[in-house]
Amino acid sequence: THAIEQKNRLILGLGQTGLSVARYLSANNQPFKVMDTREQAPGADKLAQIDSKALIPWNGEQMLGYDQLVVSPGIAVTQPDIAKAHDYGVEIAGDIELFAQANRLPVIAITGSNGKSTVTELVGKLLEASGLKALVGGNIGLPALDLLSNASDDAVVVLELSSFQLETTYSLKPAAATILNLSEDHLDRYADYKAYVEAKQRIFDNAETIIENSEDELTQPRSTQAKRLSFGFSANSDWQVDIPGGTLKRAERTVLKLNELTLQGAHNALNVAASFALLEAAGVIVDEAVIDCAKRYSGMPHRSQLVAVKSGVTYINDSKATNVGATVAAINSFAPEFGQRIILIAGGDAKGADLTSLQQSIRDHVKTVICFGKDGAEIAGLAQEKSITVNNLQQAVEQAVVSAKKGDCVLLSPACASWDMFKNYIERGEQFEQLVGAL
Ligand code: UMA
Ligand code: ADP
Repeated sequence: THAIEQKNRLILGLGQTGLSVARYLSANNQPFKVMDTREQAPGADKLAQIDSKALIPWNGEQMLGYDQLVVSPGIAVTQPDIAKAHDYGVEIAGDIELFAQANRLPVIAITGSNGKSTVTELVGKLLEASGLKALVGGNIGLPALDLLSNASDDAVVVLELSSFQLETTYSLKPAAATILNLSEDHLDRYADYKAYVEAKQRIFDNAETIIENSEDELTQPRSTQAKRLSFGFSANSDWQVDIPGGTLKRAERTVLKLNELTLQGAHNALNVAASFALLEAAGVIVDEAVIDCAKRYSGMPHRSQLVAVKSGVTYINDSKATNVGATVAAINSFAPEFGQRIILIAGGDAKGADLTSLQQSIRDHVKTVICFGKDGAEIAGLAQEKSITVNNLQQAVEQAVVSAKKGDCVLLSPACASWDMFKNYIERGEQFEQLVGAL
């Protein structure tokens, strides 16, 4: 790795990210302090083992005394204390920026509104299948700086990057970078959709090759010197998902048949196409071993996963669908099998999104919508005649059992964040699985 610049740093936020930054700075003998707005910062105990005096109370005035604020993704850089420090001349950086400055390995960088984790994990597995070593991290859950300790010459880094992480990143030079798709998300943190899209577009700054979605103009860079590869449904895509033909193709050549994939749904076929494109861009040959690995890949928990079939009713856990785009993709992917027989369980915190883009899929493919949580009533309002509003997930499952007939599909795909009622989407998905398991 490159040597770290000497600076007096203040870490803002003591979650996973803040803790990883503290570990990294401490390992490199750099001075630092940490502030967090929370009464009980999750990383406090572990930080105390590194430096018992590092955590200090949140104080905007004191922020002015540092060279650099290392801001966690969960804190907005528009937060008044941070904005003031920035105006005053204090540098703002995120953990990905520190990673980029230290890293020497090739990086494959992945963002988008949906499919990030799936593609990130899959690209890691495909790299390993091709004989390379993959270091997988970022927004997927393992902070990027924690990857540095495992760096070896033959490794490729695969980073899932959120819009928040990209906002505080300046010097990342990915060998390959993609925005998989764009739809409304995180509007509670952005002035408008345009600002969210702009944060995502930062992934293309300094990228060597850009992988774009042929059908989604916002995923394409406005101007760039970089090489470009595309994926999509249309025949002009470099990596094409040919739905009528049932194949995935590279320049007219069939790479695999879609029914050979373990992953389900057209959106997942696109994820596979994007993953192959990322490998190609990074100079990795998509050979038989890689293609076989893609066929076998079965996806991550809480993403359109089959929970059980009980009394002829199929139960699907898609708790990770935390925005409208993900839920539309899930409904559309199960529609061919279940037609008008989907019972959708949705609701939670919509994060300020416009939910009307859910309306068409609900009208076309959903039999009953069972709504709960903070913005549940708004979802019910999209199709009042087939909606039922309940108080919590347990009641939602109970209601689903009452509504469901043999051959139906009960789909938990909330289109919302879980934070109003759960710790995270994992807790929500696990509770759903338990409730279904107990039926
Ligand atoms: N918080 C405070 N005060 C603080 C700091 C944080 O209230 O001083 C709150 C934030 O508002 C947020 C929560 O604490 O709700 C966590 O924030 P954090 O920045 O400490 O989060 P980390 O534990 O460091 O986890 C972050 C990512 N979280 C966020 O961006 C909110 C994780 O992505 C990521 O896996 C991890 O870094 C490692 O890189 C999670 C996520 O939800 C999965 N990401 C969003 C998404 O995917 O939609 C962007
Ligand atoms: P992210 O990391 O971007 O949240 P995940 O791979 O975890 O993405 O998937 C999140 C949700 O989005 C899941 O509910 C999944 O079914 C759905 N999804 C996955 N890939 C896509 C895609 N390409 N387009 C739309 N929705 C998708």
